[in-house]
Order: sequence, then structure tokens, then C-alpha cells
Amino acid sequence: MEDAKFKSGFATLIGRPNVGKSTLMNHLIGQKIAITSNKPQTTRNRIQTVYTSKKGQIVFLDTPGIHKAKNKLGEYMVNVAEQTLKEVDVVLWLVEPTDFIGKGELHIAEQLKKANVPVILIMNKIDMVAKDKLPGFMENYRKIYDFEEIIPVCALRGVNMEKVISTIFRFLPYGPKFYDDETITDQPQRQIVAEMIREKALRCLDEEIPHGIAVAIDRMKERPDGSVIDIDATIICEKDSHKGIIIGKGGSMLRRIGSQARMEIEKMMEMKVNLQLWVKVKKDWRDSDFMIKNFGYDKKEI
Ligand SMILES: Nc1nc2c(ncn2[C@@H]2O[C@H](COP(=O)(O)OP(=O)(O)OP(=O)(O)O)[C@@H](O)[C@H]2O)c(=O)[nH]1
Ligand SMILES: [Mg+2]
Repeated sequence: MEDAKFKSGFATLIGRPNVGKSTLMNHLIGQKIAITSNKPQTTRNRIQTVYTSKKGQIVFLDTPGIHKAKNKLGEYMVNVAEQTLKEVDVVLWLVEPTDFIGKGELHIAEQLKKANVPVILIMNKIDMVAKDKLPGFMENYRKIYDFEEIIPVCALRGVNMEKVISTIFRFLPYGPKFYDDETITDQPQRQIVAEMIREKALRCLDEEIPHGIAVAIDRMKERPDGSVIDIDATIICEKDSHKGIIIGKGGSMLRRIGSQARMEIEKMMEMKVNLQLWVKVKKDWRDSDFMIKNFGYDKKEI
């Protein structure tokens, strides 16, 4: 019998790029699903994950950072983030602990006012500042929006996670589970594998190049005896010079990306992986509707 006190609903994480949305979501559900990096605009799609406890079920939506788009891929990403505001029970708006509230934050506040949904402000990365500064920072934010609650956290080390969960539950309606207890994400395994490869490329490469990268899985097949999964994947980049850097001297960079990705994929799949990586140039793919759709960023799915 369903528990009459069981709650269920949707919570979205929004904020500017690099504030720690994906890190926080991974920590809340206790598993790494969304990739993270110190480069802005890491997340490109809406990533849904599920947290289930006795009290209820929270479906989290991690979104791309809201920024000033410079190409069609960027427009798509911002669209994904802003659209989710309309479909959820509560919004977690992540910000950095600082006194500075810029145009980016004011734009987000405007979007939230239009959406008319309860908003919890999450001040992340509190490990980066002196504790006595926090009350002032939080007070500043109160001036620009009527938050239901402001919670300081450190997503990286998991500080204050219980408080985040219990506050979200306050805003969820009573209702049945959307997913069974075992479900953690709606992301197909192929997609997670592609994302893990993109994460390693993001982390290994310097600025500029990572933004122009996409990863396509060409083949993913378990051998009949179940001993190994063979995966062929292509890293797509925008320039010949980038291709050279991604491959590296004598193939050293591609090997590094490949071996880091392989280890992580093996951990997730709990089996041996044979990963082969290729690199291809597709000029200006981020401004081609056809290609951004082809690489998994489909406007119809927003
Ligand atoms: N010091 C510190 N760093 C953090 C914390 N949370 C996240 N980070 C780091 O901040 C960087 C960005 O984290 P992400 O989770 O990828 O940020 P995001 O908001 O999802 O970024 P986009 O997907 O680009 O919008 C990573 O290098 C994280 O390790 C924290 O609490 N403290
Ligand atoms: Mg992210």
C-alpha cells in the first residue's frame, strides 16, 4: 500500500556556469552521474536523477549554466535551463559566496520571478571564504529575491546536504513514486559513457578547446563471453589545430584521455572495457542546427 505521507516531485538546479550544480546533484544522490569540471559550460543537457528515501522521492534536474550564448549550442543550453523552471515544484538556485551580484544573477532573478515557483538559494563553495563573511553575502541576495530559504553548503565535501534534502521536501506535494527504488537516472548508458569521455577531455585540455568538443559513441558491444565491452568513440572538435592538440605528441594526449575515461567507465559498468578513441574535425559544428542535433542536443527534447 502506498504511504499516504509519501512525497514526490521535481527539483531543478540552476545557476551560472561553474557554480557547482552538477557536483551538488551528484552528492545529493550519492553517485556520480553528471560530469563536472573547472571549465564553465560543462553540462550541456538536462540531466535527470532520482533520490529516494522513506520520506519520498525527489527527481533532480541538473541544467546547463545560464550564460550569454555565443553560438547555437549555447542558445540551446540556456533554453534547456530556463525551460525547466516551468515544470518543477521547487528551484535550487546555486551561487558562489561573494558580495558581487552581477548581471548574470540579476537575469536569473528575472527569470525566476516570471516562473512563480518556490526558490531556495544555495550558497555553494563556502570552503572558499571566511565563515564570518557568509551572513553578509546571504543578506545581499535577500535584497534581490524573496527566497524561501538560503542554505550555505560545500557540495565538494558534502556539507549541509541533509538540510538541502529536508528543505526540498517541504515544497513537494504528497504523491506516489515516479520511479522504482533502483532508478538513479534517465540517462542511457551510452550517453553516460560519452559524457565520461568528454569529462576527461575537458579536464585534460586547456581552456578554449574543450568548449568545441562533442563525443559520439560509434559502437558499444559486449563480447559474447561477457569478458569485455568494446567501445569505439569519436571526439569531435572544431579545428585541425585542435585535433593535433587532442591527439598530442605521438598520441600521448589521446592515450591519457582514453585511459582515464576507460577506468571510470569500467567502474560504472563493473567490467573490463576496451576503449578506442578517434578524433574528427567538424568546422563550426556548434553553429549548425543539424550537427548539434546529431551530437545529442535536440531542441525537441527540451
Ligand atoms: N572549492 C569548491 N569547489 C567546488 C565546490 N563545488 C563544486 N566545486 C568545483 O567547481 C567546479 C565546477 O563544478 P561543476 O559541478 O562542474 O559546476 P556546474 O555548475 O555544474 O557547471 P556547468 O555545468 O558548467 O554549468 C568544479 O571544479 C568543482 O570541483 C565546493 O563546494 N567547493
Ligand atoms: Mg554542470
